[in-house]
Amino acid sequence: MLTKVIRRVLAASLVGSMLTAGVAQAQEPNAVTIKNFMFSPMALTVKAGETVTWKNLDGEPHTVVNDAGLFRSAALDQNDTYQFKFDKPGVYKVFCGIHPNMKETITVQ
Ligand SMILES: [Cu+2]
Repeated sequence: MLTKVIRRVLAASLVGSMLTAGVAQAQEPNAVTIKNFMFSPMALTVKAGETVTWKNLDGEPHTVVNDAGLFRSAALDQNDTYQFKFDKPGVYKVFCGIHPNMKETITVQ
C-alpha cells in the first residue's frame, strides 16, 4: 500500500519535471529555425556563455558550420537539433555546408 503511494508520488513528480522541462525549452530564446533553405533569424544576438539551438524543419538535410571552423554539425535531418555554447564575445558567421548560400550571423556580446 505504502509502496503504491510512493510510486504514485514519484510518477507525479517525474511528469511534473518533464512538463517544466518542456516549458523551459519552448521559451528558449536562442533558437534558430532552419526552414525553406534559410536560417531564421538570419541575425541573432546572444550573451557570452549562452547556448544556441538550431532545429531543421526541412525535409532536406542541412548542417550548421562556422566559417572560422569553431563548430560544424553533422547533417541534420528533419526535426534534428544542434547546439553550440558561445563562450567568447564576437561575430560568428554561420552557413550550411551543403547549401553554402544559406548564411546567418551570430553576435555574442
Ligand atoms: Cu542546407
